[in-house]
Amino acid sequence: GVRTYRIDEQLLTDRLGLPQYERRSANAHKGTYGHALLAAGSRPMAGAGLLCAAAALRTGSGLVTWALPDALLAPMLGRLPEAMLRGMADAGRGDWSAVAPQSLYELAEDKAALAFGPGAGRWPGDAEWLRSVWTNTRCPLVLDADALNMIAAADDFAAWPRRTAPVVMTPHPGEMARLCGLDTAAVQRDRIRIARGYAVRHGVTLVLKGARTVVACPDGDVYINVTGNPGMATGGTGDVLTGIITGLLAQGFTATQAAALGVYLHGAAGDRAASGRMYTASLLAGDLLDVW
Ligand code: NPW
Ligand code: AMP
Ligand code: MG
Repeated sequence: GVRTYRIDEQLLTDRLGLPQYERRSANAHKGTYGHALLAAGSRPMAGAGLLCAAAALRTGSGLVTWALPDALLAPMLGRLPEAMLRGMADAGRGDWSAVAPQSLYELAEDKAALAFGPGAGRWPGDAEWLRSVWTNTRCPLVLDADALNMIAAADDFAAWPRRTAPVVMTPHPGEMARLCGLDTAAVQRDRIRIARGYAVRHGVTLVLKGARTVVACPDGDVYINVTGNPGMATGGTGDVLTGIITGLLAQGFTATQAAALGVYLHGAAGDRAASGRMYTASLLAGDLLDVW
């Protein structure tokens, strides 16, 4: 039956894959832990892509490729030496508006997981562009930030083909409100029901962020996270979460595990980082990566 679970130690151990995450086989090599592809960032928001790619690395993906508009390649070179950078032909714009969707889905062909959205920006025709990526990729897909705004603007999202590989969507309450045509307050009044309804209706794993993040699965099961703190109400923490969930998917965790274990670890990193600071208010998104 449909259930609501609190993400606690027992659940993390029994179902959410924490023991597998904690234990690395002695014979492991980087190919064991998957290749994550993060398509993120544009000229004014390169940092969102940087945080997202760094988080996938910190989570333990064997390899990480960060795809970004060509104009950002030179300024970002050397900022994250562990990631492979892939500049996408962008007609010099520094954003995704001139990037061909084929160039992204061809790049995704040999990857274990793909994320799109953090700092991606918006442009005319972006919903059709995203539909093309959604339809032509075979790996697990994480959609966040501007990718969610594109879906909210699509007039036919319910008619997009069902994917075989899972989709994880990670809206904050403002993005969830856009997806549902509600206002933020209405989303916040009824978080569990709204998240579950959307997940079941669209066959996706829906992560509704904010204090006590709700993870709703396509089968209607719901997981509630209790880690995290208001210091995390600062720019870039959501971009870090996208990298974490994508990094877990790349390592072979299921969508439910990647989302529920991911929000738990993200909040736990936020708690650990906050406890090492003068004030909760001092927390930066990058601190989550430093304590991991
Ligand atoms: P309100 O006002 O309450 O109705 P936006 P964004 C709501 C990138 N970034 N509880 C709230 O709405 C992102 O990746 C880049 C309740 C709020 O005003 C995106 O691509 C960074 N409400 C892009 O910027 C660092 C909540 O949502 C509104 C809520 C825009 O994303 C920053 C804001 O949402 C950022 O990550 C909560 N817990 N949380 C970089 N360094 O490059 C949110 N809301 O308008 O979607 O803007 O989230 O900043
Ligand atoms: P975003 O708005 O996309 O940057 O995402 C913000 C991230 O910080 C999400 O993972 C939220 O769950 C987390 N967060 C923000 N505010 C709080 C809070 N008051 N308590 C716990 N987590 C929070
Ligand atoms: Mg965000």
